Amino acid sequence: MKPPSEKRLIIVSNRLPVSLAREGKRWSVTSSSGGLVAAMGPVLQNRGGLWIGWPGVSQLKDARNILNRATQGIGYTLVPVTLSQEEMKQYYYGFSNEIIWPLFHGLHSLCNYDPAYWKAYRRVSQKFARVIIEETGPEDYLWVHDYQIMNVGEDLRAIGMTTPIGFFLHIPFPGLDLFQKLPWRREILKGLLAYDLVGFQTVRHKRNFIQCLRGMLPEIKIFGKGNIQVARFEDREVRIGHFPIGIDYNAYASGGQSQEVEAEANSLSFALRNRTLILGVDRLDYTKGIPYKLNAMRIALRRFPDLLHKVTMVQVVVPSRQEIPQYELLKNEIEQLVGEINGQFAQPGWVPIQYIYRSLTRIELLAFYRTADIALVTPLDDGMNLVAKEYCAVNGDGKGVLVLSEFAGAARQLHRGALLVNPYDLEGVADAIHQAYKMAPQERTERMARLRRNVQQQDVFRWVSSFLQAGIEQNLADFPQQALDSDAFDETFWAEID
Ligand code: GDG
Repeated sequence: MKPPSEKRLIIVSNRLPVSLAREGKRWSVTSSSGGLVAAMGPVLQNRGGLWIGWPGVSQLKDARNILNRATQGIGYTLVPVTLSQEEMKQYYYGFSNEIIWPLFHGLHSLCNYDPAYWKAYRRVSQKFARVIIEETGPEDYLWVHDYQIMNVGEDLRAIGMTTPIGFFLHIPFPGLDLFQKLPWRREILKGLLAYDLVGFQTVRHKRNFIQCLRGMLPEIKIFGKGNIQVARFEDREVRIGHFPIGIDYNAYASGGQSQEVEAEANSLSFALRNRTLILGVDRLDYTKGIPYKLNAMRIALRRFPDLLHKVTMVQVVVPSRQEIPQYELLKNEIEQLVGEINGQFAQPGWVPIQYIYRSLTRIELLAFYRTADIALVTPLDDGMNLVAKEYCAVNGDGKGVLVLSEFAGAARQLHRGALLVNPYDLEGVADAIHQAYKMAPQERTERMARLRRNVQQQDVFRWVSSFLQAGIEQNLADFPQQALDSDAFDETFWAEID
């Protein structure tokens, strides 16, 4: 272990916040996508801590140097855990994304319970643990993130780490009926009990976890009521809490008002000829409910002729996990549906659905948020969903309407301002689209004001502080901020290889 100089916050996640990729003779270093990175980036910035994770390439000897050179000035250090292509295939695409991801989102029929995946998951977890123990000291607070590395705490205990370790699950935790189908159900639960604090997005996910503990480990004792409960198992006590993740509200609110975003938003409005913009932004993922949303839009266009010519739906789909066959199938399904619906309703000068299949730049994304009159966020199940919160933060004029799935964790906090829908109820979603379209300006602004207040109050810094408070009775401010060049990393960096 490294001798401690001062207390550091150490984040461990499957992926680092940037990804390396070979581009001819050079390496490109780009921001990784996804909710975890979007949330943690601003938190760790300039705190002098470490972020440990996979750098996006297999077996690169020089990964650490390249990462350091490309991200100088962000105020924390990136530590790569290099994994072979085979490890990524089995542990990441296999165990994490063909078993845990669908199961935890309630889609057991999509699981591929290949026993080789579990073995790889355990091996990679031990690899993470070895890197962590090399890099950290007893003063550091270690915070492990998400379903890809749930057993790292247990592996760290096995090689001698005794200091507090926190774990946060960004995705839902299923109820006992579903969870008990997992062949490695006890191993996962015992792995999670190696942490000192286990955090979930919502009360529902926390209750599900406690129900699974009681159902699968009869000798366990659970104490307490309220936000934090305590599980006693063998010789350990583990706190269990719910901590709804937020966003960096101020960064989104001010970013949405910047000149670049304004210019981009103006050209968007011009291109859309001031039609009502209905926006969807989702990673390519079956949990995001994109085909259901498109079918609901089809019903809305059929049932409410006043929408024809007047609305344009823009559905942005960000490429993700294409190595998994189900994702490729989903892409084809979406593209076919968009084609069918446009074929059915388009008229000269108007196409109802515009489909964008790529990752947007931050400026483009914020311009879409700013311009959209209605955001359609309708996942079938989602830990939280940050797109819903980002849309509200950027909506400075307060006129946007958020249509939100009741199965997104965000619905627990945003239910008083959003129009909540059951994403499986296509007619219900179609009605909500029409209701949003017709909503009077006063109701829009009242609802959006409520939403923005909530997103502002429960931002990402509050989330971190409440987790740290529960974990080690400290706040984010106890990890002092260094005066460094803050915007040093943005979008794409190019690093020359010597
Ligand atoms: C997991 C959980 C939980 C999207 N498109 C573009 C883009 N994004 C950014 C959004 C947002 C993030 O990606 C997506 O976050 P979500 O929360 O919606 O979804 P997951 O990736 O599934 O995240 C989720 C989250 O973790 C945090 O705990 O909320 O439930 O599944 O930040 O802005 N960013 C850019 N271009 C895009 O085209 N630059």
